[in-house]
Amino acid sequence: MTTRSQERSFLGWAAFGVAVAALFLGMFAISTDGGGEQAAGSGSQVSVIEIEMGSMKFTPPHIMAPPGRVQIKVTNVDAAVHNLVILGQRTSDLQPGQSETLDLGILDVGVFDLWCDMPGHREAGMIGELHILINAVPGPLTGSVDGVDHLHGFPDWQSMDAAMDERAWRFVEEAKSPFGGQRLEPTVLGDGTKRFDLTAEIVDWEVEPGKIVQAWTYNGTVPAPWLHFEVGDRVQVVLENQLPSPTSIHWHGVYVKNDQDGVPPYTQVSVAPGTTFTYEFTAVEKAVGIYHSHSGAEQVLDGMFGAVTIGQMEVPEVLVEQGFKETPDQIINMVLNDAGVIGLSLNGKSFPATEPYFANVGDMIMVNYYNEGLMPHPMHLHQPIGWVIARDGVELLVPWAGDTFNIAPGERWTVVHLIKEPGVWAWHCHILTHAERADGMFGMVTALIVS
Ligand SMILES: [Cu+2]
Repeated sequence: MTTRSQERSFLGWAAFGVAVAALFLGMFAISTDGGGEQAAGSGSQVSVIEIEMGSMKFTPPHIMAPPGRVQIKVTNVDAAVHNLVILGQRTSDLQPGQSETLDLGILDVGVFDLWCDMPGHREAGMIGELHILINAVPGPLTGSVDGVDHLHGFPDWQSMDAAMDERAWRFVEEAKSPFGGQRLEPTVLGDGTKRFDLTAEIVDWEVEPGKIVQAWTYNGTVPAPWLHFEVGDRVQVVLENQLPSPTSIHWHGVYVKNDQDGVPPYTQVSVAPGTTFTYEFTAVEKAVGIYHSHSGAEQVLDGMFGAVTIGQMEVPEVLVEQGFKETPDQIINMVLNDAGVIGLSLNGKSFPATEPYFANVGDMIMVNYYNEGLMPHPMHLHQPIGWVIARDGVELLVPWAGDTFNIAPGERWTVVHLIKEPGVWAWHCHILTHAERADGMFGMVTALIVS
């Protein structure tokens, strides 16, 4: 549904993003230069870190300093005798109340173990680490408490933050590979029948930048092409099987006669590799449906699913009275998946490769969610509130509002949003481990960009 003007506004936003990134990098460069002068200038800059030795532990156990000359001043506040060993150096055995300073010389970025080598003390947990980090402030290691790695492997919060920002900017700045789910136009036959040609085939599909999988597809995309019919249409779908295994199409949520339901062996024989099968039915009532293989879960999870709609869900009068539009400015089909070779994804793509969506203030968007995965996904668009107007292709007698919609496997929900505020609004599954990791956003995340 992306138009030229929407593409332009995306480019405008991308340029804005580049400008902000440049500003950020510029600031970063200034602060780095400043720190570098301090550390390298006279050579007299020394980081002195104080540690106390208590009962079988160092306090703090994890310390940090910037590259350069590092000294550790250690004081024994315990009733027992302790020492400190690091980088081949060792204090004397310190009696209660005694202090000593170790000069470690000039150190570059790295992580260095420290411990007490009195018999049994190291084994009892009297250990720690010195982290030499760019921009570190001498003292306790930020983000680490009692040895728990709150930075998930990052040496410091700055590099963690930079990694998160980098992933987020990739969503804006990287060229996108083709998206699936594009509407397929039919061939109209002499008697008015709309014929759609689908080829089941395995193709290379880029799920996220650099992650290319062998996807099982209809017509080479994930999701499969969007099929749309009007009520009353006579429809033919010609399926050619170029897969190495048998297949079928089930019309999930679409009213058809039993012999078109696509469930081998009950309603048809499987469509064998190298053969063709034609589904034929009349679109008798509105639907927000999904079509997918019924010949093994793997075929579906690996990509053989697509949206199929008949007519359009009506916006209820009660919402129109509140300022909603009768006709949406944009319909967004969003197919959720979480397994197979595709994995955690929106419309066959993982963040940062996911498709951004664009709207203007005052627009009304209509979102059809489809869950083709193995788990429910509570989908959350950061503002504005949404109204559920249909479930599984049936208009609700009373719409209901929410900001998070828990779409279960197999379900289709139709939600309308009236767009009120400009900006970049994150849009993601709210099972947070489906959307964010220590290095930033991933998986089931996209954004609605409002001008
Ligand atoms: Cu999820």
